[in-house]
Amino acid sequence: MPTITNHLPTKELQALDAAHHMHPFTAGGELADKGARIITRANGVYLHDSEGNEILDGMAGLWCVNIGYGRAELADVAAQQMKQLCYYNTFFQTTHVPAIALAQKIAELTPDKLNHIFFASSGSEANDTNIRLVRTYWATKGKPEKKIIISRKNAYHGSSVGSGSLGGMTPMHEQGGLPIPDIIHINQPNWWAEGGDKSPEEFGIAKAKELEEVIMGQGENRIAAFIAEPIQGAGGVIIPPNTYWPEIQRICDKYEILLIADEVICGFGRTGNWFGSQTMGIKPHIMTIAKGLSSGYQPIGGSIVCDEVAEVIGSGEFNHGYTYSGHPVASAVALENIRLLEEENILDHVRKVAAPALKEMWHNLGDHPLVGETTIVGMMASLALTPNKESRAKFAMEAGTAGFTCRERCFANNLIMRHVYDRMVISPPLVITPEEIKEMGKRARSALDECYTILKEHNQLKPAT
Ligand code: PXG
Repeated sequence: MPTITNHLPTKELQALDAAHHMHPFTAGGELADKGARIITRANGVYLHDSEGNEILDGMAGLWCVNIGYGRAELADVAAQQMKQLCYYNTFFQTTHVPAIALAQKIAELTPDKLNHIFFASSGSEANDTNIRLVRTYWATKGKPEKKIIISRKNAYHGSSVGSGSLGGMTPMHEQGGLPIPDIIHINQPNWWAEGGDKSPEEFGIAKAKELEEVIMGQGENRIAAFIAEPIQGAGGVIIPPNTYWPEIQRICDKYEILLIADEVICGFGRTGNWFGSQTMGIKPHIMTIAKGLSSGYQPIGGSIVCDEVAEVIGSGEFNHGYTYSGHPVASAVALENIRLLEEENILDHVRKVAAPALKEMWHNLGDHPLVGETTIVGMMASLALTPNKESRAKFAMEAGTAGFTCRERCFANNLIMRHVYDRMVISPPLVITPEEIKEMGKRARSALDECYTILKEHNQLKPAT
C-alpha cells in the first residue's frame, strides 16, 4: 500500500518544508533557519517527532483532538464512507445519509431551539456563514439596516476576511485590509490584565455594559448581532467574571440582538458540558462549531441555528454554501466521534476525573514565583506569567517575550503548551488520565523553573512601570 514515508532525514525534510511550505501565523525566514519540528505519529495524548521524541500534547493539537489521537474506529468509518460515497454535494435539492444523521445528532445534543445546522469545513467558514445569516435574517424581516455585528477585542473567530474581521486581533487587522465594514469591537472581560482597581464582579458588569453603550450609540435598529466565545480561547483562555455573561444576555434580550456563541473551542466537552454556553449559562440564537466536532480527524464545522432564524432564512433562497458543506466522509467521522464521546462517557470522565485532576495540578503551579493567576474551566486553563504577583504587573520587556521563552522550555521538556503573549494556555485531549496530568505538571514546572532562570540571568524580571 503506498504511503507517505518518513524515510528522509529530519534535516532534508526541514529543508524541503522551508523551500515549499508556507506556514500559518509563522515568520517564514526565522523558521527556515531553525527548521520545523516534524511530527510523525500520535497516540492518546502523545505525539512523536522525527527525532524520536515523545511529546505530551497539552493543546490537543489546536484545541481540537478531544477524543485523543490514534482512534482506529474513526479511520475505519472514514475508509468505509469513502468506499461507499466519497463525495456528493448538498446543493440543488440533494442530500445524503451522513449529513442527515449528523444534523439530527447535533440537534439532539444542542440546547433549546438550536435544531438546524448549516455545514462548513472550518470555524472560519462557519463564522463567514454567520455574518451572512444574521444580516439576511434581519433583511428578510424588513430591517436591512440592522447589520452591524458587535464583537470583542482579542477575540478569535477565524482567519478568512469575514471571520478575521469578526475577530479582534490587531496584528491580523493590520494585514490585508481588515476589518470589513459594520463590525464594531468592544473590550474583552480580561480582569487580570485590564481590571485595574475594580473587583472582578464590578469589572465584569462594566465590560458587559460596553455592549449596551455601543447599541445606544449606534441605535438598536442598526445592530444585528453580538458574537463571542463563551470563554476566549486563542486570546489566552480568558474566563470572564461571573457577572459578565448574565449582563450580556440581558442586554441582547432587551434590544433584540441575535447572540452568536462561538463554540469552536468550547464545544464538544471542553468545558465539561457539550457546549460552553451551557457551562456559562448562555442562550444563544446561533452557535459556531468545528474542531471537537470531529476531534480534528476531518475538517468540518458549521453554524447551528435556532428555529426562528432557520424559519426566516428558509423562507427564501440563502445564496450561500461550500462545495464541502456536509461532506459525507467528514460527517461520518464526526458522527462516529460523537458516538465514541457518548459511549465512553467521556464528558463524565472530564467532570469526575480529568477536570478535577487538572484543576489541582494547575492551581499548584500558582506557587511558582513566575506565576500570577491560574484559571481553569473544565479542560481549558491559563496562567499569567508576571514579575510581580501582588501588583499583577506586566514585564518591562516586550509583551510575549517571557511567554515565548516559557513555550520554548516546554518544548525542551517534551510538553506542548501554547503562549498568548505572557499567558500560558493548555487544552489537552479530554481523555487524558490523572497520571498523564501529573506528568504534565512535572514537565510544566521544570519549564517554568528553566524559564525563570533564563529571565533572571538576562535581567528580564523587571516589572513595567
Ligand atoms: N472560532 C474560534 C473560537 C476559534 O478558536 C476559529 C473560530 C476558526 O476555526 P478554523 O477551523 O477556521 O481555524 C477558531 C480557531 C491558536 C489557534 O493558536 C486557534 C484557532 C486556530 C488556529 C490557532 O490558539 N482557533
